[in-house]
Amino acid sequence: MAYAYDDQNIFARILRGEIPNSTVMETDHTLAFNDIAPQAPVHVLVIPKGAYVTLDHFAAQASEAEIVDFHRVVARICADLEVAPGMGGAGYRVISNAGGDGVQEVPHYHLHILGGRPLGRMLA
Ligand code: IU
Repeated sequence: MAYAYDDQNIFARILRGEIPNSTVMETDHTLAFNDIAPQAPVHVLVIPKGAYVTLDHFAAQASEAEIVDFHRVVARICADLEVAPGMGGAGYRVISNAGGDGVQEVPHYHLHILGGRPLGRMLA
């Protein structure tokens, strides 16, 4: 089975500039913006600019440059927004929902970075 990417999904439209977003950071390969319905004081979505549906799709098919850039953006945001424990922050959580069981609403790979308050214990 191949991954089927819907180029009309909302994040694809954001990447094409058809819909505005609250950009936190942008690089050649990666865009990060504030979630429109924040669940915590820090709630940033990090997305690759390439057409990937899920984390496993991205990890399997993206270039090393894309994968490294994506994670460097995550690190820089965690540092800049002062949630990275190694940088004196109080901590954060990353979540990536995938597919139906994962209750993924937008079928373009994204990581949620949540922080700025105690997040409680949660694995499911
Ligand atoms: P998902 O379940 O991991 O796919 O969640 C999608 C997220 O995208 C969710 O937190 C929404 O609030 C967020 N979002 C957004 O930031 N901007 C939008 O225009 C839309 C959804 I639609």
